[in-house]
Amino acid sequence: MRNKAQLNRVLVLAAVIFCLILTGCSRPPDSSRNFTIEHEISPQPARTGPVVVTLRLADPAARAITGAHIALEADMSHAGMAPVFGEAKEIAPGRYQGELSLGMAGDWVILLHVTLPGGQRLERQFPVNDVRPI
Ligand SMILES: [Cu+2]
Repeated sequence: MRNKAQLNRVLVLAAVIFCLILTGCSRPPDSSRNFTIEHEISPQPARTGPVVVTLRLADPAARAITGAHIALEADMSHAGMAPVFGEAKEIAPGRYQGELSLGMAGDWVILLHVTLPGGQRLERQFPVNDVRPI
């Protein structure tokens, strides 16, 4: 089981590197990199069941971005498991919060699908490793 998870991780990494090589030369300058999205997960360490994702969204001048739409998606690193979806609502200017229900212990990746008020889209992801069983 452990070996299979490691193999999966290596395969994912290889795929990511391959994509970077493919797109590295042709990608136009990406202004979306200048937007910052800070993330926080609670509880800490994360456990199976509902987790709260809190995000802080800022523009290149570090001003809070209000009125964005943020869809949440969580995937496990192994194959054959359906993703989990949620939505982060704005709870204060530039601060967004939503819930995801992580149904299995192990390593997860949380994807953020962000649509800015002007329609521009940002995609970010971050790992949430070693989610503990309840
Ligand atoms: Cu799983």
